[in-house]
Amino acid sequence: MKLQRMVNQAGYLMMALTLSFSSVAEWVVEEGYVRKPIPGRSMTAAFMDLRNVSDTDSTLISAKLEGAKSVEIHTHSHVDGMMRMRQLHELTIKAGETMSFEPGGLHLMIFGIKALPESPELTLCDKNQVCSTHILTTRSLVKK
Ligand SMILES: [Cu+2]
Repeated sequence: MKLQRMVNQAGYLMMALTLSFSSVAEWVVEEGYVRKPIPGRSMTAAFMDLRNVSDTDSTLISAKLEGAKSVEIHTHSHVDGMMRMRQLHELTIKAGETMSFEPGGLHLMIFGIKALPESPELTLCDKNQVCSTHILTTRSLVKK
């Protein structure tokens, strides 16, 4: 009897652990797109609305984009009347909140693009190394 209960408890514990470590949807990306690089350039930026759909705050620490060498989280700030880009090493999004990555503000800086797919996969990882994949679109610099 006692053993059975212990086995059950171990089972519940395992289940709880599995649940807490499984990658439950944490972030939702809306309107996510990569700006097509200027011909001959390998650098560009990506924009999106990043929503934290979990019930805890989450911290983005790294990102990867299909077809690119590296991705950095950047923001713009005014320095002596000039707009400067600044790298962020982490970005916390409160539970239920949305961060807008948009031109002139927060953005993902994309480096080392060789061939950019039409719908590249963006991988976002949080500080616990839980990663999720999101499909972006691509847009030309020239607006239609
Ligand atoms: Cu930048």
